[in-house]
Amino acid sequence: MIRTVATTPFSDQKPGTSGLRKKVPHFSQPNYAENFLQAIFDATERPAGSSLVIGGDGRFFNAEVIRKAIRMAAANGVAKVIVGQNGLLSTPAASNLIRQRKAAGGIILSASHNPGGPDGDFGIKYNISNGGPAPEGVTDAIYKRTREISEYKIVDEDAPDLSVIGTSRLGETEVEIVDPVADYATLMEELFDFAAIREAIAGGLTLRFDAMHAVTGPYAKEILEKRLGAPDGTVLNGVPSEDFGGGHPDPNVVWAAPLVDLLLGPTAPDFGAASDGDGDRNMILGRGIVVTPSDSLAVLAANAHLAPGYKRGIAGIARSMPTSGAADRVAQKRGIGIYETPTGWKFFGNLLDAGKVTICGEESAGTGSDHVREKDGLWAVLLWLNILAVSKESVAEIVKSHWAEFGRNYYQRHDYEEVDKAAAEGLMESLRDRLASMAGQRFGTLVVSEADDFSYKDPIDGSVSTSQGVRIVFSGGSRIVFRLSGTGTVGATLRVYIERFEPDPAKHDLSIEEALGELVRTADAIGEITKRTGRAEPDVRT
Ligand code: VG1
Ligand code: CO
Repeated sequence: MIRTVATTPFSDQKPGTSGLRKKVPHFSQPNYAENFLQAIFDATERPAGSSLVIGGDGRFFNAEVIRKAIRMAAANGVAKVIVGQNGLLSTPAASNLIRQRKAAGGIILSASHNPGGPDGDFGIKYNISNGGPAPEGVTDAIYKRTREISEYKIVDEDAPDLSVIGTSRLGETEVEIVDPVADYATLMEELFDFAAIREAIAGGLTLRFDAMHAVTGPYAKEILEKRLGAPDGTVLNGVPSEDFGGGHPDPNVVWAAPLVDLLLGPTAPDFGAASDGDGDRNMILGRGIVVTPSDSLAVLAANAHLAPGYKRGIAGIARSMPTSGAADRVAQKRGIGIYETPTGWKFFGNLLDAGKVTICGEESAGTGSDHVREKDGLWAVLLWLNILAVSKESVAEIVKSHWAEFGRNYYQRHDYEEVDKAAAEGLMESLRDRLASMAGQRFGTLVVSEADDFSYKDPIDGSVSTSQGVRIVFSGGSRIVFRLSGTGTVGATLRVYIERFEPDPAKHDLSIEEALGELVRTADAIGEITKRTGRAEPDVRT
């Protein structure tokens, strides 16, 4: 029985960089999740007879909202829903399922790297039929719908038992519960040389993968331990938990500190990696080295041809604007296209669909390719392992020879979290006000050569996205970027991205303080960070 329930709009359901994210108590207000889901059903196109993929990262509240989403899909005339067993699907696996099954789209329940639990974060995002995050035109339409919504539809019957793989019916709708790992693992076997990796592991290559109590545990166990023969215990924190073991499932030096300590310590394995809450980010480490995400993107792009799925080479590379220019140097040397997009994977979709680029990446530990339309943590791990297996070099050797060939882009991101919103917005506004007069200004030894507020015109559909971050470039090419996060749930998060290019191999072993110290101090001077936010230090440096 379909029930129509009266509701009133919430004013704060505008999707951010990657869907709608709020604290669980906020999301669990009566009708809050229902309104947003109904707005998705109302504002998106679903041809008759089409299916919808539904899954999430398993965080607190996931189980409840999954069941509601299935009942609402049935009430909204969706012919078929494809759901990950126990409601679990990593973001890249959901993207793959949408593509494999030719679904009209997917609903992914995740707040990614944000902490979970009763007081943690929750999120919902919509992906379109190419498997990628909805572009701004679609998220704008969903937001518009949330402002005028007056009712939602749900069936009275309960959703089926999500632990049982198989097909059942809910009203007119077919509900198929699928193994969340199988199709994804098969895709990885098609892209990478599993035999070579298996042989390298059997021959003594040692590794650890930290799933951070999040969704990648079952994927990593199946792929790394079962299919590639890595010993039991290779996957750390491999059982997904609703609150991620009380931590932040964010693969960086702060939240993955135990893994970092292991790789930098005396008993380090050859290779280490971690992924985030929903499995789309990756952190890459080697014995004695943490690979900066921007460098990882460049190394993967330069060496992708060593993996069977990319043996014919790559068409081009796209990176988000704040990501370092390391990938640009690879593209220039190889004579392939390079594209600079705003932050967020949704901006890569058109370029991938049009075949302009094969590999994409972001400084926030996101790398991926045209195999799906999301960034993909385990994909990056497997491409690294494939490169290690074929080249027979260590992670540190690969990174150092990469710098020797292409130059080194020293890079760091500073995050100031839960800053007063008005103060953060004032800081950005003040920067924007001063942009026109900035060129030519001197800060210590640094002279500003150009300054702007990044805007992007999509080369495929012509859509324009403005105000995507303030860029200040100095003569010599060093750069400081300021932007506000679009994924936080409390106050504002200010992100400051600092970069300096160094072509001279004799200067590739500087400490970050030596390489970037002056730029960091300049960022504070230009941005008035301490003065406006009251923060003398960032919360996280990555
Ligand atoms: C952050 C990252 C961005 C990433 C986004 C979603 O956005 O900077 O690169 O695409 O998170 O990733 P923001 O607006 O907070 O800077 V995930 O793994 O949270 O889905
Ligand atoms: Co994520």
